[in-house]
Parts: sequence; structure tokens; C-alpha cells
Amino acid sequence: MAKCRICGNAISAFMTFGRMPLANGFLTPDQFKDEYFFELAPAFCDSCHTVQLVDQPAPEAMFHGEYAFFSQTSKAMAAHFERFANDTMARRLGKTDPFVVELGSNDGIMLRHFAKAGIRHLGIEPSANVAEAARGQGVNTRCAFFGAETAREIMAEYGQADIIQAANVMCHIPDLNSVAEGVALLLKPDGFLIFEDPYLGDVIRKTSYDQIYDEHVYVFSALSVARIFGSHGLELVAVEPQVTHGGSMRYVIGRKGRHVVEASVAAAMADERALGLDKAATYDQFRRNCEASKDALMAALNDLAAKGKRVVGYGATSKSTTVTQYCGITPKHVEFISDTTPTKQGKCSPGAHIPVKPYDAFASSYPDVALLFAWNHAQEIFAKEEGFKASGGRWLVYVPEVTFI
Ligand code: DWN
Repeated sequence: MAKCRICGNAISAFMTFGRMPLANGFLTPDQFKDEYFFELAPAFCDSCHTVQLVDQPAPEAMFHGEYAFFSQTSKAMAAHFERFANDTMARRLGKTDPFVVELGSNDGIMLRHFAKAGIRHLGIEPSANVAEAARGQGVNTRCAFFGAETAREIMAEYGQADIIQAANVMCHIPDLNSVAEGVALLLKPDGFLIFEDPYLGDVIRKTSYDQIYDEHVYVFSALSVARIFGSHGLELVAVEPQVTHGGSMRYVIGRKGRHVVEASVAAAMADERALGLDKAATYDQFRRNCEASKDALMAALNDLAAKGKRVVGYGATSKSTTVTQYCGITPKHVEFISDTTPTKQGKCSPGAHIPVKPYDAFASSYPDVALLFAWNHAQEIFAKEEGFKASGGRWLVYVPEVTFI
């Protein structure tokens, strides 16, 4: 029997997505024979209410010198991180020589705004290539994983932090107790830990099961976050819903008793209980909803293939690895995936081995149907792809349900 990564309670998977490769393991045909697989199976802990993967590949296998995801591929996300940085500077930053630390700072998409404002800062980023991209933008970056040990090193060199920030990072870190311990050491007495991640409430409501993949070892709720950090002398003091990544939640955490706990925390927890996020039966229903979504998507794709329609994927996302592998999508269903990230182009998608091509391959010869793997960027993509619709093209989306647009 597996144990909860947070509280040690016995847990078991409520479903399996089956044999799964690394979500960002884009590869060339000569690498197919050595491709790594593990079983993608999420579990719910009925003691601390944390949704988590039973097994996860080693962090070094996922985050390394050739990591494929660069945050700055979306203009809307760049604007979001600028707002996030400005909001922190306006509402939460201390006034005397403030120091900001960002965990998983990627290519510096958020921290560069602190750098520009002349604020002392440090990014902690384990993937060497994206860390280098951040340094190129003037962002002070250390290539490391964050935990209690790293927190001690940072303290010795820079002192305590006013703000520890993270976006789409905390849910990637298996040893969260070590992170919470590190935060408890590094944070100034009145400092804040502010982080955001895809929100469990949205995943359950929208059946967005593709938020579950190797890198996302947790899907958080206010209930689980309060519990995880609460056992390290820290307290959830505010939550702020975000529209990014199909529905995210920003969590604001301080030292216990140092800040007023805002009404948003109790309100979110009440909503989560009403949605059943604290009950095992909710996850059984989620499994049935995933199966129904998979059947509907494959019915649509098989029908398009039978009619000889050209289908192209839009956005070789990490999320799409769960979709292609769980549903059984192959190059017979999807001719190629268009993606603007140079490091993904010319390779094949993990598991399904669908070729990834530059954006021009899509724009120069529109398909009949574009399967929107980057559905979380729909607004931005629909706005710039009016020409595709005008040519008679249709979008196939699967969140919150399988539909043609
Ligand atoms: O947590 C994570 C999130 C934040 O980012 C990661 N573990 C890795 C990554 O997940 P993802 O790959 O699912 O993220 P995105 O932002 O949904 O990926 C979008 C992909 O689509 C990128 O490869 C870029 C591409 N893209 C494109 O080709 N044309 C994106 C846009 C907006 C476009 O117009």
C-alpha cells in the first residue's frame, strides 16, 4: 500500500491513466526504443485531502538541461506574470531593502519585473537551459531544486526573504514537507509565500484530467494547502482564483498568527466541501467522467479519420501527453502537432510519436480540423487564428466537453 507524501496515511489510486511517458519527453525516432514509461495513477488522501500521484519519475528525469517548456511562449501568460509581479510589489512587499525569491523561475518571465524595478531577487530553477535564458534577461538565477538545504544556503548568502513566490511550480515538487520547512526558515517574520497552480476545483468541474501528468505530482485545493503548510507553523491567509491554465488558484501564506486571515479562505473551503473535494466518492465520479470524455473524443477522431479529414494538433503541450496516451490517439488520427517552441520542433510527441512541426506547417496549409491541445490558451489562439476559421476550419476541443467550434 502506498503512503501519502504529505501525512503518511495509506492511499490507493482512484484510477489509472495507464502506461505513460514523460510529458515533456519529446524525442527522435532513434530514441523510441529506450523511451521511459511509468504508470500514471492519481490517489486521494482521505486524511489530509491531497490529490497526488502514487508514482512519479525522478525529478532529474523531468527537469534537466534540455527541458522543453519555456514560459514565454504565450503572450497572455507573459502579461499575467507582469500583473502578478506588480500586484506583489504593490500589496505584499516589505519596504526596507526587500528580497524576493522565486521557486522554479523558468526563463525569468516573472522575476524580470522585480529585476527591472531594482529589487533584490533570486530565482531558483533546476533546468539549466531555462535558467541560462533567465540570466540572459538580467535575472539573478541559481540552478537548483528548492528544499530546506537550499533555503539554508540562500539565508547564509542573502538573509531572509520578504516574499517567496512560485507559479506552476509547487505542484511539481514531491517533497513538499522539505519545501515548507525551507519556507519556514527563509521567510521574514511578516513575509509571504505566494504561489499559484492549476486548481483541483476546476479539474473536477471541467473534467480537465490532462492537468494530471508526471510533472504534476499534486493537484491542490485550499483544504489541502492549508493542511500541508499548517504543519510547519505556516497559515493560509488568502486565496485568489485565476483564469490561467484552465482555472488556477493563488495561495497566500504567512507565519501562523502574523496576518489577518481573509474571508476568501473560509469561502473557498466551504465551496470545496460542497463540491465534495474532501470525499472519495467525488474521485470515483471523476474517473467515470474521464472515461466518458475519452470515448467522446475517440468517437469524433475516428469519425474524422473515416471521412478522410485532415486533423492537426495545435500546441504540443505537456497536458496532451496524458490525452494522447490515455485515449489512444495516434498519427493516424492527428497528422502532426504545430508548436512554436523550437526545441520541440522536428521531434515526435512522447508515447504517441506524432511529429511536431513549426507553426508555418499549420498556417501554410490549413487542416479541416485543429485539435486544440493548448485549450488553456484558447482565447489568445482563437483571436490570432481567425484566418483558419474563415477558411472553413473547425476547432475540436475536449475541455470542459468534446465539441467542435
Ligand atoms: O506546469 C506546467 C505548465 C505551467 O506549463 C508545466 N509542467 C509545463 C507546461 O505545461 P504545458 O506544456 O501543458 O503548458 P502550455 O502553456 O499549455 O503549453 C502550450 C504549448 O503550446 C507550448 O508548447 C507553446 C505552444 N503554443 C503554440 O504553439 N502556439 C502556445 C500558444 C499560446 C500558441 O499560440
